[in-house]
Amino acid sequence: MFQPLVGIVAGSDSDLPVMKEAAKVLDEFGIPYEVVISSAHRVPDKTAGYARSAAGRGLKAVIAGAGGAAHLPGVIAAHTSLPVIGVPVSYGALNGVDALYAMVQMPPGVPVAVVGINQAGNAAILAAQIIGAGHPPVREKVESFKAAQARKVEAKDALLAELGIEAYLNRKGDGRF
Ligand code: RP5
Repeated sequence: MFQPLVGIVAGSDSDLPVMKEAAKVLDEFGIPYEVVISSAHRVPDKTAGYARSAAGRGLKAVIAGAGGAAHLPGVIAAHTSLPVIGVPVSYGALNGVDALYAMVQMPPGVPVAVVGINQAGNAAILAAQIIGAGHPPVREKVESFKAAQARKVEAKDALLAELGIEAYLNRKGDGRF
């Protein structure tokens, strides 16, 4: 078992279907992680304890996803010096806009990096970039990922140039962007 470098924290098990994408991306980068459920509101002491122990246990970044009045990443950031990345999860009447605002509007001095609503994969890429800044093997994996992504776009652009827009959109095969 590898030492986890990233903590993925879900405010509820109902957030796990969104947060599993972060785990999938970290798997692709070969970055060990742990996944826990901890709510800023329902188990505040557990959440604070997790955040306080995170750096000492070797974590390098925390990804925290929650919906509604999503204070989870902010509370974690209040208790750790590690970078915290918030994932606003769509939930309830406001579909994640409430969570986005709750996460991004942190007071000066306690920043949380926030990705788009349900964009747990982007949170994992950002965590990999943070870790990669001081860890060349991870940085090289991030660079390979970005290069592969660029090649896919270039291939699509070349196909568009070859077929024209109508044939491109009507073709059978690998679909659109
Ligand atoms: C938030 O409330 C959780 O992060 C979740 O997104 C939402 C609903 O939680 P459950 O009632 O499904 O546990 O705190």
